[in-house]
Amino acid sequence: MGVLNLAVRDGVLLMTIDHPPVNALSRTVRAGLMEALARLAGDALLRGGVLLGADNIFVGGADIREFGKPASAPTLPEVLAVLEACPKPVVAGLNGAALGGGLELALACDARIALPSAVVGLPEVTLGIIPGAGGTQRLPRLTGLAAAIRLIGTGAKLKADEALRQGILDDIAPDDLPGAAIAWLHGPASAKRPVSARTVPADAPSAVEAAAQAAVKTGKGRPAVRAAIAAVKEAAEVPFAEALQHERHAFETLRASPEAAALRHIFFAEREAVRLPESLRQKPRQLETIAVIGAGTMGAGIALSVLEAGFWLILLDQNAALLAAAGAGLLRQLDERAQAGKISFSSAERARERLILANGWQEIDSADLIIEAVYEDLSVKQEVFRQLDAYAKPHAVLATNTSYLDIDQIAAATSRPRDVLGLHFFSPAHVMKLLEVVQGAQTTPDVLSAGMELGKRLQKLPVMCENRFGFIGNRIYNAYRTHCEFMLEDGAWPEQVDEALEAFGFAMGPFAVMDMSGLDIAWRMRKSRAAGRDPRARHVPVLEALCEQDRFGRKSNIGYYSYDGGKRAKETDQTVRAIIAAASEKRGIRRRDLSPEEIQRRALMTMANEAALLLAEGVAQRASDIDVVLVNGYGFPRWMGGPVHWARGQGRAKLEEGFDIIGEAMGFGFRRGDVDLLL
Ligand code: T1G
Repeated sequence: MGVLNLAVRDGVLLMTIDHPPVNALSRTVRAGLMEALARLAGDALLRGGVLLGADNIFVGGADIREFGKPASAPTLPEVLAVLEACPKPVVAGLNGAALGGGLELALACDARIALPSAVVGLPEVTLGIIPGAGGTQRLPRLTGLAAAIRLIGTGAKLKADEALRQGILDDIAPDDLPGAAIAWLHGPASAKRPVSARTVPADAPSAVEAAAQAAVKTGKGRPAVRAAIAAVKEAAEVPFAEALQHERHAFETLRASPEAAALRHIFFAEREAVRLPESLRQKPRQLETIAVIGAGTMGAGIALSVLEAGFWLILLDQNAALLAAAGAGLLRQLDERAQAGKISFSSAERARERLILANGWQEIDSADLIIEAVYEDLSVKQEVFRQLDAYAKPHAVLATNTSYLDIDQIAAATSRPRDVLGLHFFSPAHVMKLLEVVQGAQTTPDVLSAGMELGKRLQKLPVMCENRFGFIGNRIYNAYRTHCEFMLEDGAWPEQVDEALEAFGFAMGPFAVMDMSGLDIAWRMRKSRAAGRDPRARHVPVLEALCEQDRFGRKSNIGYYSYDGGKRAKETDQTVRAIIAAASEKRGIRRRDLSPEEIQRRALMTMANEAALLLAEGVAQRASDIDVVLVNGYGFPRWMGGPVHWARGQGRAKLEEGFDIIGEAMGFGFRRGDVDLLL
């Protein structure tokens, strides 16, 4: 069995790509295709060919692992040119995902038949590149420019029925895909009908521009999106062969870019992060019924994810009104998401049947895993865990959703600390993919595996970490935010720090984020930790001064910034500046201008240094896990790959120099990370 299995049925050559795990178009697959096409062309008894994928996927794209190496013959465009020039018609049978080069392979066929479960897409822009084997030229010849720009410019995936509606597919077969494809070869596809020979269906220019603007907005104006739009537009203006060359040149240029390397890094890092280290990997426990304790915002968000993943859900809250409201909200959201096509009506119906509202502890005894999502206070959580210990069945996994509290202190409230772990969801819990799975000192590997397994079944990105203050994400983000406060004292205003970091690519700067999450929350945290703070450590008292003036951020319409009808002022007001200037003066600092470059370097170096410390302490299992957390939970720009990937790009000398600068700014209490752990 090679990577391409051949069989003949009814005078048709069935060519099945069998290259687990996703039938990626590696060099061996491309060479196999060339051989098969030569046999098809040369055998007079064969009337045509059918391309299929083994298992439940057609082709997941070009082999991304080959991108860092020189292209090897035959290239995919060469294979597709031979396919399209083959004197016999070829039908693609899409038995699953046909993505990137996989869809381009299908587009070079004479017809495309799919199972209802198939999905199609050209997601190259999510990797910082554009389709490099004719996708920008063949797709618009089936869909028109606007639809092609929408699909290629956003990297979206289409279900089979929508792909049929847009003209990408010729038919949908309920089953027996090979039979359906063969029937097409005896019927509508009995003669060659290459897509490249077709003309682009006309689109109103306004529709094309609207699609382009929407794609640029979705793609945050990144270079690959703009290049994809320009390539697609050429389909209607430039001869096919010439436009194909332009596409290939743009693809190769982008593939060599740092942005594409960063996006490939995070693509593979996310797939590695969800795997526990070998030493901890165990068969996870049976998970069928999940209980969520607390029907507040987080609890309800977690509950929605649990329901949509197909689990039985027990939602417990002793506040009957809150519980009823949360229950009604869940039913409403399930309906809304089904109406919006985000979930099927049948799965929404099943989810409704699996929702159990409870307000007595005795009702959680059937739960395999229980997630506590109550008020972020240690004594409140410890009381909940005492109840869980009393009422949960033996071997139930007991999880706390705490962001900052010590898992071991919570576990100590039970007689079964081995069954306790942290599951740190991010708000909004049914939207954010990141889930920190926190191992307590006594958490057993099978409990940890259950946490990771739950994360995967919730379609999230579970990343394992050890139980240290702030876990991975909050630990790094706190260090970054603290250093940004140092920069206020050194001479920058909040808007200058925010603008510099938003220019780097952060979704929002740290002071805008603090206003959004509420300065009073940070204030309460700081007061709770003040006793442990060494008076010699540099501490910037600006946030406290703002809170003492009831400036809590968006919730009070004024914080670092003032807000008018929800709109944030571009500049901070004189009160804030006077507080900051007073802090500088009290510390004896002559304020100076900080350039956006200095702000970015110091902020990123702080993240890199804290990442090195996390690795040295064993809190994070892999350096790339840190990138996965910061990109998926803290707005770190995905096209920069994460703080560790960024640090690697700086090199040793710059990192050493950067760590000196942030150490000097911090003074007492600075701990220098080991650069080697990052490189
Ligand atoms: N190349 C190499 N490895 C790949 C791969 C690919 N295209 N896609 C997935 N893998 C690996 C992945 O790293 C993981 O490895 C395993 O397969 C399972 O992946 C010329 C240039 C197809 C929807 O962007 O979206 O074509 O961790 O966990 O959840 O114009 O994989 O097991 O060692 O994601 O079932 C365009 C990327 C490429 C699609 C399956 N294609 N892949 O999801 O499995 S560029 C894509 C996916 C291109 C052309 C251009 C998903 C999937 P490991 P997985 P899954």
